[in-house]
Amino acid sequence: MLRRFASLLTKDQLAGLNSALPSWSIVKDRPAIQKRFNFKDFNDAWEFMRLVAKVADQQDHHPEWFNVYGRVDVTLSTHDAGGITEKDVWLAQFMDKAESLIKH
Ligand code: H2B
Repeated sequence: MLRRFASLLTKDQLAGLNSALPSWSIVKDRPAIQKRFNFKDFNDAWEFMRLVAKVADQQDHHPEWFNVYGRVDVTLSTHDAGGITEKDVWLAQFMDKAESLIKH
C-alpha cells in the first residue's frame, strides 16, 4: 500500500503549535494533541463526527475520540510515526472548520 510519508514535527514546530492551533493542547503523557468539542446536543456532535469521519478515512488518518451527548473528546497522533506530524495538524484544522460550520 502506498503511504504518504509524514515526519514528526520538530521541536520548533511543536513550540509553534499553540499559535497554529490555539484551541488544542499537547497531551502530557504521550506525543499527541487533544481538544474537547462541545456541541448543543448529540445530533450536532454526530454531524461533526460524520463530516470528520468521511475526510479522515479519505486521508487514511483517523482520530481517537470519545463522545457523550454533545461532547466529543479528540486525541490526534500519527501512530505510524510515533508522534505528532503535519497530518495531525491538518486534521485538527479541518475539525476546527467543521466545528464552526456546525455551530455557526
Ligand atoms: N491514523 C492515525 N491517526 N495514525 C496512523 O498512523 C494511521 C491512521 N495509520 N490510520 C493508517 C490508518 C494505517 O494504519 C493504515 C494501514 O494506512
